[in-house]
Amino acid sequence: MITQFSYGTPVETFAVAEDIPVSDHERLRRFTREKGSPQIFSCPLGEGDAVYGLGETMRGINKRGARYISFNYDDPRHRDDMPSMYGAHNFVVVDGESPFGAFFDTPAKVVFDIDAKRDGTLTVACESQDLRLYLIEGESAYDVVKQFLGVIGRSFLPPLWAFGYGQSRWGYKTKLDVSRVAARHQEAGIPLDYICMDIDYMDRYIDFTVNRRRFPNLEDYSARMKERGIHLVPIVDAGIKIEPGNPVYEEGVRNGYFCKNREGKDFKAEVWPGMTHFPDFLREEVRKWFGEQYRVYTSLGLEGFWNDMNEPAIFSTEYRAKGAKPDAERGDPDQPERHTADFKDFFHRLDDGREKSNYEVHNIFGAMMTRASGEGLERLLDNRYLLFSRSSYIGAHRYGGIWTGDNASTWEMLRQNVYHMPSLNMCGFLYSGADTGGFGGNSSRELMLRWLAVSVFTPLMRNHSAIFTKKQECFRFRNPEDFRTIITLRYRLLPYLYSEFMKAALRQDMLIRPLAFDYPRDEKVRQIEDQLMVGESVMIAPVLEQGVKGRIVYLPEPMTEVRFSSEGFTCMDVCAGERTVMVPLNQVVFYIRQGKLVPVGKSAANTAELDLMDVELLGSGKDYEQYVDDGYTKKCGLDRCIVRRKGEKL
Ligand code: MIG
Repeated sequence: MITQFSYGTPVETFAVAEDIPVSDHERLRRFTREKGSPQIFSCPLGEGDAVYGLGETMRGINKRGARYISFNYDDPRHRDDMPSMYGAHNFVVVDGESPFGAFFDTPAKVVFDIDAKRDGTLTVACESQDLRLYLIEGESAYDVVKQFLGVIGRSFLPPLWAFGYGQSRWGYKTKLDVSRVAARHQEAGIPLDYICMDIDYMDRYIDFTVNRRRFPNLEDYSARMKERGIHLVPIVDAGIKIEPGNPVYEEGVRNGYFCKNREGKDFKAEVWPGMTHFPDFLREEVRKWFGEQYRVYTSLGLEGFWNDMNEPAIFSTEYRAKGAKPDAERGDPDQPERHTADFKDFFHRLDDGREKSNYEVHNIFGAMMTRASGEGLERLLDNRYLLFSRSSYIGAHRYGGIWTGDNASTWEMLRQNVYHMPSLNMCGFLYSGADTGGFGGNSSRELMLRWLAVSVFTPLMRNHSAIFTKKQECFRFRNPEDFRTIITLRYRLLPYLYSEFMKAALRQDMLIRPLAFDYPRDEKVRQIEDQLMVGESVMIAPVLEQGVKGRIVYLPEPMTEVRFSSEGFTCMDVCAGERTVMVPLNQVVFYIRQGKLVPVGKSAANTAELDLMDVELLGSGKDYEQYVDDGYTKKCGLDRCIVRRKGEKL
C-alpha cells in the first residue's frame, strides 16, 4: 500500500510516474512532524531492524549506524564516512516487524540519520518545506521495494551491445589510440563491444564538437568500427563553453536557456572547457533543445553516450576563484570542506514560474540532464541507445543508467561496488556499474581479475581509469588469456544476464538483490553482504580480499556450484550451509539455486556475433523462461519470453 503526503508546493521532480492519491496528514502517525525548518521525520527502529535503500551511498547494504546526506557532489574520496556521492536516492526501507519504505521526494538536501546517534531512531531531515513523502507498507522489505519500483516507472532499456564489455580511459587522445585498443583486444582474443571516448575527443573540451585533427572523419570511422562490432561512446559534460561562434552557446544565450547569476545574467562557472554556462535542465523547453544537440553525434552514427560533471562539478565561478577556501559564512556546516556555497550563486526558472537557487533544487540537476539526453536520443534514433550518467536522482533511471563515479583501484572500492549494486537496484537503477579496476590509482593484476569477476554480473561492465594512472587495459597484464577467460564468461552468460535484466526491467523488479530479500526467513543471511542474488537463478560470492586463494560461502539452500575456467563450465551439487571454496585468479565460481536453470551460450568477439538462442542449460531446474529479442530495436516486451526445457533439443 502506497500513500502520498504532500507539504507546501513541491518542485516537480518527475520521480514518481504513477498517480498516487494524496492522503490526509493526520494519517501520518508513524512519523512526528515538527513545524519549522527543517522538516523532521523520525521513527523508532527495532533492535534488529535492517535499513535498506539509499542507492549510491557509502558503507554496506544495511545502512544502519551512520548518517547520509543527499546532496550531489563530485568528490573522489570515497571513504566509508563520506556522507554523499554523485546521486540522491532518497528511498529507505525499514525491514522490521511491519516492513515499510519511505521516499522523500525533494530536490533539496536531505539528511538521513539511521541510528547514527545510537538512540534507536531513524531521523530524516528535509531542508525544504516543500516536499512529497511516499510511504509504502508491505509484507516484506522486498515487497516494499517492488511496490516502489512499480510507481517510479520502468527502467531504461539499453541495447544488447551495452551488456558487452567496454573499454575506457581518460586519455585516448586520437583515433589511433582508439584503434590500438580495439586491435590489442582482438589480438588477445578479449571480447569487446564498445570503447568510450573521454573529453580528449572534443575540440578544447567543448561539448558537441569533435577534434577533427585527432579524430578525422569520425562518421566513417564509427561506421567501420561498428562493422567490427565495436561502438564508440563519447562523453558529454554539463557546461556549455562561453565562446562566440559556439552555436550551442549562442543559441542558449539568445533563448535564455542558461541558469542565471545573482544579478540575473547568465551564470559563469569554470569547468573543463574554461568558462561555461549551465543549461537550465529543469525546464522542458531547455531539455528539448539540449537533447536535440545530440544530433551532432547521432548523425555521425553514434548511439551511446555518458554524461559527466552534472552534479554539477565546478572548478571556479565568477564569484569564487579557483582553489579559494569556502566562504565560512556561506559554507556548508555538513560538508565544510566542499564548495557547496557555489550552488547558492545560480538560479533556475521552473516551468511553474518560480525561481529557485540551484542549492534548493540541486539534486535533480543531473537527472534532468539525463532526461534531456534520453528524450532527445529517443527522438533522434530509431533504435535503443546507451546512456549512463554520473549524477542522478530517482526517476532518471527511466532515461539512462549510471556509473558510480571516480572510485579508486583499491579492494575497499571493489567491495563497495558489491554493496552498491543491490542498493541501486532498490532505487530503480538497474543499468549500473563501477569503473572496473578502479578510476584513480594503479590496479594490480590480482585486483583487476577479481574486479572483472564481479563486473561479469553487473549490467554495465566497463574498465575505466584516469589519465594520470597506470594503464589498465586487460591486454597489458601478464597472461592476458586469464583476463580473456573472465570476460568470456560474461559473454557466455549473456543469454541469462540479458534475459534477467530485461525481465526485471519489464516487470519493474530488481535484478541484483541482497540475499535477505530472497531468503527472508533465514536469520543468517541478514548478516551477509558480500554475496548477492543476480536474477532468478544465480547467487554470487565473489572474492574481495587481496592475497587469498578462496573464501567461505554461505548457502541458504542446496545449490549447484558452477566453476568457470578456460576449459568451460563444471557443475557440482553442494549442500546448504557454509563451505570453503578455492577460486584461482583465472576462474569464477557462482551458484545456481535449487530448481533453477541458467542458459549459457557460446562466446563471441562481441555481442553482434552472439547467438542468444544457442544455449545449454546449467542447473537442477526443469525449465527457464528466457527473454530473447533482436537486441537493438524498440520491440521489447514480455511476450518475447520463450520457455526452455531441460533435456529438450534446442
Ligand atoms: O574532472 O572526463 O568521473 O570518468 O574520466 C574529471 C574526465 C572529469 C570525471 C569522470 C571520469 C572522467 C573524467 N571526469
